[in-house]
Amino acid sequence: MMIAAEKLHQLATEGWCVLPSVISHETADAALAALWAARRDDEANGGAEAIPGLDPNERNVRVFNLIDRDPLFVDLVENPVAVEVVRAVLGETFSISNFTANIALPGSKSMEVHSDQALVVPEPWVQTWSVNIIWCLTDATEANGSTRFLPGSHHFTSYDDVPADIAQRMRAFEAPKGSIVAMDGRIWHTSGANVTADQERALCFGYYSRSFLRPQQNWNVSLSPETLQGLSPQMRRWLGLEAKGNRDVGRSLLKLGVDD
Ligand SMILES: O=C(O)CCC(=O)C(=O)O
Repeated sequence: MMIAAEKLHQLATEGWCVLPSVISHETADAALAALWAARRDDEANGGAEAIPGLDPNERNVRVFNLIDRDPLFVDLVENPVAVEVVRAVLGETFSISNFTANIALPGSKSMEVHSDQALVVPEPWVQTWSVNIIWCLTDATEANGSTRFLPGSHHFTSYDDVPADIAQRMRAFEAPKGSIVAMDGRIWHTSGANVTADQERALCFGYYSRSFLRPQQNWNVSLSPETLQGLSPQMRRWLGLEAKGNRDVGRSLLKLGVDD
C-alpha cells in the first residue's frame, strides 16, 4: 500500500495522522483477546505492572513485551503499512524500541503528560528520532479515554518550550477500531480519562526509533526461544538481535572505504 501523501504531510506538519482499516475487526478482536490472555498470565505470575510516575490508577491496565506474548503481535509490529509509515519518518534503517499495550477501563484517569522521545533522548530534540504506531483494538474516542496530544508540539526542542497549561490545550484523537494512528515521537501527549460506564479502550503502542538509539526494551533478554525461532531475519535486525548493529549512520565513511 502507498500511504497517501496528505497523510504523511499531516504527520510531518501536525505530528500525527490516522490510517483507518489497516486491520479487520476480526484481527483487532483476536489481538484484544490475546492481550487479555497475556494480562491474565501476568496476574497469575506476579508480572502485572504499571509505569511508576506516569500511570494514573489501577483502571489503567498495561501489558508489556507484546512481541513475546503472541505471534499476532509480531504480525502487527511488522505490518507493511506500519513499516511504510515508520520508514517515511525514520528512513530505511530503524529499531523496534518497544511494543506495549495500555487498556483504559472505565474510571481510568489521565496519565502524566510526556513526549516519548523526551523519555529516551536528552534535549534539545531537533529531529524526529522516534515514532509511535498506535493500534486501535477498539474504537478510540474522547469519552473512552483516547490519547490526548498537542498538535505541532513535535516542534518543541526543549522543556522550556512546553507550556505550563499544556494539558488544557490538548485534544483527543478519534479513530475507529482497526485503525493505526501514527504519532511523531516528539509529540507531547497523555492518555485521556475514560468517562464511559462500560467501554474499554485498548491501544497498542509500537514504538520505533532511529537505529543508533538504545531500545526501551532489551529484546535480547525479553524473548523466549519459541518467539526467537519464529522471527524473520528482518525482524531480528529490527530487534537488534544480530551480533552487529549501529553501523548505518556514517555512510560517508563507508564510501571512503572505511569498514571493519
Ligand atoms: O494510553 C495512552 O493513550 C497513552 C499511553 C502513553 O503515552 C504511553 O504509554 O507512554
